[in-house]
Amino acid sequence: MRQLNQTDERRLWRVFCSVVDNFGDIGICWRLSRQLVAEHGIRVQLLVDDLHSFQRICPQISPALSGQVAEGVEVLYWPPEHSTQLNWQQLPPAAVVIEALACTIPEAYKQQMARQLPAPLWLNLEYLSAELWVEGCHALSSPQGQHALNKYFFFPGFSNKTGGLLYEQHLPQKLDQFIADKAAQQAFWQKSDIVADAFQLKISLFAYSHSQLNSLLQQWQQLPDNVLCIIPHGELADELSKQYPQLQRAGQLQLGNLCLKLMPFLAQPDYDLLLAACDVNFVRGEDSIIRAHWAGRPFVWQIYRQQENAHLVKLQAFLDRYCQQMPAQLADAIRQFYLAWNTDSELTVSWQKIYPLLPQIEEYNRLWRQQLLANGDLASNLVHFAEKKFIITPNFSQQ
Ligand code: TRH
Repeated sequence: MRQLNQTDERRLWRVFCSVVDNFGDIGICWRLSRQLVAEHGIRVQLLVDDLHSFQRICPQISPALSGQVAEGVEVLYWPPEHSTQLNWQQLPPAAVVIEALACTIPEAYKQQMARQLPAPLWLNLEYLSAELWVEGCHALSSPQGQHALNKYFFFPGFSNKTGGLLYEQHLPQKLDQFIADKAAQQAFWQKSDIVADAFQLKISLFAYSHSQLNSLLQQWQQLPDNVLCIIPHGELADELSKQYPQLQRAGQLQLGNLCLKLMPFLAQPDYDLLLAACDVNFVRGEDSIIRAHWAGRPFVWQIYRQQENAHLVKLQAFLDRYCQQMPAQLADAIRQFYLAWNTDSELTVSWQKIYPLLPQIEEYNRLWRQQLLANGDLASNLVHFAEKKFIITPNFSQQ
């Protein structure tokens, strides 16, 4: 444990984010960074290697700028060649360095960290998993021999033996108020030219592709209610646009009782509202699944696919936790639909089972959300972890 001086450097946290594909990596790093600034008064530098993806979830980002400030976060472009183009020595020393989501910080920067006195707290912010082993590995350190530095593993997760999940301080109340406020919801839908009252069932469909998707769409067409299905721009929207050129032309298509509507990517806070405004949310990857939890509506998770079906083990671990306190019939229906949705299996039967249970799922999700909130939010848990490592004065987070 080290004592830091009352200097500026202890207030700087540097977050490294490499975008593998899609939006989860930058989505998580961006949320974390702005929360550290807004709620903990920390100075944050976010280094990211793909500003175009970043701009999709944060329209104020300009991909042309190598340095910019967004919502108080200093955003630096970290070129894909990584180690070469940034002059690491010109960067001020950071108190905490976060290597997010399996990215690797450049060798030149590691050498600089090793020379820094006191050395920074080096954290590896890991991917999300509900697997049990995560609890045993959370907060462990790993000596980085050649650099005489320790790296700590910080795992997000679903229990109080992990780092918890990302949520902003007032998010649950804000979303609950929005759900209770019909006028606010109407105003939200109007921004996308949607008359929400015309639909009894509103579904957001943020998903990777699925070979049986058409059978699900057919089910929705045949429901007695008017159904709205929002599809964010991206691969799935492109696939459906090829299938239905009219959808591409008009951005909207009526199929029986189902209205398909393409929607440009929303800024993250608006996506949170979309999840709260819909009756069912299909989400994918690591970040949208967690946001769907906070919305408290029924959700279905399509996990990011990995080689040799490694993702199915993670999915099972999530279902074991999520379904643990459910009545057996509900748990069976959820497990069946999740399995079908994550394996390209036939969807009709499992949808028919899950559909009438949506009100019960919503009720259960509210309780499940309470349990997860009790573990504390990931940003605050990170700050507390850093405080312990630094023996920092209580007003650390305020300065
Ligand atoms: O985009 P993803 O598929 O990201 C994935 C996963 O994170 C996966 O675990 C990771 O390994 C892989 O990328 C490389 O799904 P995810 O995680 O839900 O991220 C989507 C982000 O986009 C999330 O922060 C929410 C945000 N988003 C918006 O801000 N606006 C929108 O309109 C939509 C649809 C999403």
